[in-house]
Amino acid sequence: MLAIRIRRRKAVALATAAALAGLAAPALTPTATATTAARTAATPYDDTYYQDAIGKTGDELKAALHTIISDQTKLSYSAVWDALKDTDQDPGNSGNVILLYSGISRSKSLNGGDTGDWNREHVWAKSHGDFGTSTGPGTDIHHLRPEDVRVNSVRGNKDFDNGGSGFTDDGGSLTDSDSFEPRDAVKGDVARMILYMAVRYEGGDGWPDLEPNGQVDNGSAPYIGKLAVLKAWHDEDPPDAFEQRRNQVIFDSYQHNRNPFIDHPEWVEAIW
Ligand SMILES: [Ca+2]
Ligand SMILES: [Ca+2]
Repeated sequence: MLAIRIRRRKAVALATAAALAGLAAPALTPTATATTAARTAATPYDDTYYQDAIGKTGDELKAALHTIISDQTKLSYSAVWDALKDTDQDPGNSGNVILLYSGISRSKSLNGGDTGDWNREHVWAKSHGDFGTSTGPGTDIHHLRPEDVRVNSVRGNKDFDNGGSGFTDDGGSLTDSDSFEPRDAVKGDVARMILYMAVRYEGGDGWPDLEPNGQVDNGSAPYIGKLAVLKAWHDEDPPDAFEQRRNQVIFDSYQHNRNPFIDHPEWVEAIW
């Protein structure tokens, strides 16, 4: 009993010290009775971010979201390394990042181009529209993820579809000659990243108009397939805490824009 009381007293003292020092309190669970101030502190964003999109559907919704999410800070390709160490940090080990397709937790310091390193995977393969790695779609961390160098090259620039065989360090992902299927836990993440890119890049600023379509073998055209499969993956694998935190970190600390399909999953069906 005494030990418990002492621990409790210590916890209260720490919380008080944190409050006095002006440190952020742990996230609160929002409740219906929460005050506005508490809700602001506890919820990831205020939906006024989307006020010009709420209530719209189809092309009108897509256009409104394009305008909203195009107001952003842009990173250089070299700045992407440190950003990914933050956005994709392993919740169980702050020294590591989680690799997207393989699911491996690997040291942040192993970023690079050698076997055993992780590098910057473009989920919207950069050859699909040939946008490269100059500041723009090629440095937009909403679709950039850490991946093992070798696994990254297995995915290459393949479109997304169901089916194929496993490979070394696949984590459950599959591939065949013309497509790639991510492991189940990130299928929806992949779909939402692709659909974010489709809304963010509509042909302005000298960048191609990126769009999902119904096929594989898209080559260098600014398309990624298959839309019907991506929509199914979005339904099967809804946003989880890792993905939501990632969206929030990008919003707070890097690009200051959001992936609408993580915040409002129903908008996928409303547009496509
Ligand atoms: Ca997921
Ligand atoms: Ca587009």
